Amino acid sequence: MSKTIIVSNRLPISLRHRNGRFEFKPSAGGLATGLGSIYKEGENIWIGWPGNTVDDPEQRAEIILELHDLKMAPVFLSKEDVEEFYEGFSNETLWPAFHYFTQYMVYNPEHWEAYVRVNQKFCDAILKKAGPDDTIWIHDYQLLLLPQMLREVLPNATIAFFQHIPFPSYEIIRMIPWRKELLEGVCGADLIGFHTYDDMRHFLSAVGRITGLSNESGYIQAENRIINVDSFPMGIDYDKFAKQAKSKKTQRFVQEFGKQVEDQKLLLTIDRLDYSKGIPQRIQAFNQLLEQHKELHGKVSMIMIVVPSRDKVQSYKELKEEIDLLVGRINSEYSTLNWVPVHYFYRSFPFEELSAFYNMSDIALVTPLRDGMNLVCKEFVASKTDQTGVLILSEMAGASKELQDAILVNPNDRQGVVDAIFNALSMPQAEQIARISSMQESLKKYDVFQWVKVFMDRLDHVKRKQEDLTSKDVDAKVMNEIQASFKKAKNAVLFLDYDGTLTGFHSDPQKAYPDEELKKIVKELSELAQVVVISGRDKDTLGKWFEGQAIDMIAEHGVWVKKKENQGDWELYAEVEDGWKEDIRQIMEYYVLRTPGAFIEEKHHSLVWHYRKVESGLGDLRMRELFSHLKYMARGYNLQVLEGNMVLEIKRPDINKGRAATAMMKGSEYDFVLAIGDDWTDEDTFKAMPKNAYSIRVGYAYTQANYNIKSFRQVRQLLQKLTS
Ligand code: GDG
Repeated sequence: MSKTIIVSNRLPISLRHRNGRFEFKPSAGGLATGLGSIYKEGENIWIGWPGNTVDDPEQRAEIILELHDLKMAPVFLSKEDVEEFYEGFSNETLWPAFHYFTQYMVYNPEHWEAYVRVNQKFCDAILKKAGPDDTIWIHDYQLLLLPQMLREVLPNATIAFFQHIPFPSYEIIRMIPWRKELLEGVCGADLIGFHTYDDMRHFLSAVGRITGLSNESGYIQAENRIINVDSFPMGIDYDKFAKQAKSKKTQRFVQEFGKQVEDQKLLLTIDRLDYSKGIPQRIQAFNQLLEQHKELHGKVSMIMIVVPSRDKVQSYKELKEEIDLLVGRINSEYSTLNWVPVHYFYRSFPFEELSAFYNMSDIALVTPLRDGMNLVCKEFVASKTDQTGVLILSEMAGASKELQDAILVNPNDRQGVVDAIFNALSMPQAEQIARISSMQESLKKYDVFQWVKVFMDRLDHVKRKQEDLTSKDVDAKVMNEIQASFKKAKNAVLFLDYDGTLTGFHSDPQKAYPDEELKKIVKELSELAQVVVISGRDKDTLGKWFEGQAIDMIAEHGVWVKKKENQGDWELYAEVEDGWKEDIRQIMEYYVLRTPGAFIEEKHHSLVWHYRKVESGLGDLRMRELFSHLKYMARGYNLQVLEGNMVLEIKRPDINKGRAATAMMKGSEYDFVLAIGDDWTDEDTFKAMPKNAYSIRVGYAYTQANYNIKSFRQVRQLLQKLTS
């Protein structure tokens, strides 16, 4: 039976060395809870680093056994791995890049090598456990290369990836020297999830620009499969927080802490130590509030919990010093004998106490400069048992997309944050209740279990969609069948599209000429069957490229034909009236002038606007504009505007490859018909084929053809097989 393997850099436990022995401390984090519903079931398992280095083989063996009982398997990392892969590449290159802190980015090739090496270690550890049909769900930015590493060994496995931190704009990603490898690595997955729509669109754009893989409606078209990219905002274990806040234990803490702060209004901030969380900026905003509103002195204080994290990384050390300094300054300036403005804790608290802080605070001030999601704000809302309280939330946190009833602030606008705190302090209770209740409703509904369910359902959906598309795959069996049928045939015909079918694309269309291998294939085929190259290309190019070959050619989608018996002469296959061209050309030229890299190609029956060489993004934008411009004119002239692969073509609708193919077959009796093509213009050919024909579309798009094939390389393989 197939199983599910969860993979993350850290296992949901911490391994501690105490008195010569190892101890495991379970993690109570949101992810561990949410995924508990998966990895604890059946044969499922969680693979990751236990969070400490262990070199002794005996100790390792002991740990493996103990973790086995907890349904976990360790990946052991050396001290060097931790320094270079985790603290280095993950936290000094990817983390700052993905949070837009480019000033902290380190470009160290040794760190990169360690990143590749450790991803491979994870891959090896997974391969020891994984079967070919298992589902593998990989988490986060430390393991971006892993999906593709696994895909190479387990081509049919179900692989999903979720990124917990933001995915930045292409402008940032392009700065990383290893950007292509990283994106190709993630694209080994079948489903790629982010917290927000913005993250997902940044990812799609970076993949398009850097790897050249295009996408439509969240589906990336890879060479041999489709990959779905979507947003899945992560929730919390709502009930756990709501219940804990009501519990006796927490309420005892609420009373105890409450006595110490008396009737002061409390502002709560909780973060891991990280520059992305905007901690110094927040202290400065609080300082400004106290400067501007003397009446609040002695009446408001801030509880600031900073959880130690990554303190070996230089930028984190500096951040800690900066926070210490700012807190020292504000407290020394404003404190009185019975009031301290900032209660600062550089440590973590047990869950019951954390819950008490959430429950008793009047305002949560969650103002990261960037945050993938941010769970603290959600936990605060869930812990407000009487629905009073105010959440001030940064627009830069993924959570702000969902929690629209918070007071949303730009964390860089200090006065805006000051005003938000001031307004929160005076917000009427009825309004507080209305806002908190509405956010609670939504958090209850989209909790972490729902998040896991929606993600897993989507993964199922993608796999089914892939199966639909590959059910028509030209595999070894189909190839043999086509070959056998071809061998038996007395009169065979092959309709072969050119670009994308017999050869790959080239940024300069004139450079996509047939290579020696292709010429040989065509020659050998033409000795066995009638070969028709059927293309949108102009007749002169096609004629030149296949000069001397005993084949038929259909050019310009069926305007021209050259039969092999009429060596050298092209016949007009369709009468074309071209009085419309001048007007349309003028418009196209206007768009060429505005779009560096674009050009017009004139064919006998059509005009084509090419944008393959235009800056990516701009080309699409201009093409859309031109499309809507031409649509109206086309109607008047009874023309058709069609979108192709980096081209926009305007032509007469009754001229198409299907019509030409039908005319070509007229009067002959074929016992084998094969048509291969890669885009919408070939769909007309497929439609025109007799019932018993083999029709094959290159790539995995929906098609009228009976089969799909991976790429032009596989097309060549198939054709070579026919001649062997
Ligand atoms: C990454 C992304 C994304 C904090 N202090 C204590 C404590 N915590 C717990 C909180 C919360 C968690 O730590 C912090 O989660 P965040 O989401 O706020 O931040 P990151 O750790 O940076 O997480 C983030 C997240 O992944 C999930 O996808 O939201 O954007 O950066 O759960 O409760 N827990 C205890 N004591 C503390 O003192 N027990």
